[in-house]
Amino acid sequence: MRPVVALAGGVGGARLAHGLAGIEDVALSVVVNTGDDFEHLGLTICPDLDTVLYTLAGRANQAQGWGLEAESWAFLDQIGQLGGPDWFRLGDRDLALHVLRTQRLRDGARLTEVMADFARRLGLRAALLPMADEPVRTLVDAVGGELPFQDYFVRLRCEPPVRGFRFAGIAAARLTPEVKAALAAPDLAAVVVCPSNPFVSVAPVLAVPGLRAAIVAAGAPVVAVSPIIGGAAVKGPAAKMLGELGLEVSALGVACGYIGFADGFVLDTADRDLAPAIEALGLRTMVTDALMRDEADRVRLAGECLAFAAALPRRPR
Ligand code: FO1
Repeated sequence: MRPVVALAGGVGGARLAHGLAGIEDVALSVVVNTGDDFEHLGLTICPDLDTVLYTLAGRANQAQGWGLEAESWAFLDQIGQLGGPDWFRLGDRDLALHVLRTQRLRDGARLTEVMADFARRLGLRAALLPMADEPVRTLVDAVGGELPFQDYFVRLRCEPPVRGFRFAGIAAARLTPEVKAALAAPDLAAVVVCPSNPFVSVAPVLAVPGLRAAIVAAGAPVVAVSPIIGGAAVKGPAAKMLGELGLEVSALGVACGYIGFADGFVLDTADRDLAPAIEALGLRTMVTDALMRDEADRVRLAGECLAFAAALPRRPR
């Protein structure tokens, strides 16, 4: 078995992680952003962890991009009727996960243990690892004031222009024994940075004290996949954020953020003209069809990323 570590945020990350998990001889650990987590209606909600969990379990609501398939909304309708906050759509089945997680965390369990139990019960082969057990909360420095991430993302539909981000609690976050062990696998084949938002999905993961250093120390090739294709984000506000932060709105703009960290960068054929400029940044490039339309695309892209990584020189430890 080839050990592989993937770093993932929401939908794009979950899709590539699903492709990696679908490769027979890959032992996958997915380190997932928890900066999107928040407390809502008394519950601890972990959107990115749950998106990866449901996607890897084959239970994700494909049309929506988050939540469970075959969902119903009686709970949310009733919340609305009673004058409660119904802007964050919690489905009836999904609710079970939030209730159980909240109760177990209150009883003193670590988030890693709770998610490992859910992953086992939903039949995951891959290890689903929160980036940290301590709470980290992404705050968006937006025009008009600082906003909790889900307020910005869901309630305000990413409309306020952004100036930056803060990861509250990050200094107290610790590398978990599980993430440390995954990165310390002696024959680690690759670290794959999934096509997730570089500012609010990948950056919080890399900001966990010691995590970036553990990746570098692992010595395995680091391959990042562009979430921007043809100057637009496949999903979500990554392109809008690049522009508002004064960065180039392209795969090149994303690659600039991975200088000195990633060894290889995967970009779509639509962006092939950007490859020389990305190589000039010190990153090796692979140009391929980077859009994941269906499950076959996920497994194909995952296989290509691993073949690309295998052809890259290992880093000196
Ligand atoms: N995203 C939305 O755009 N609207 C929602 O109402 C919403 C509800 C929701 C419930 C549970 C869950 O796990 C995720 C949910 N998401 C929703 C997705 C999520 O908040 C974002 O896509 C991520 O935080 C960004 O990666």
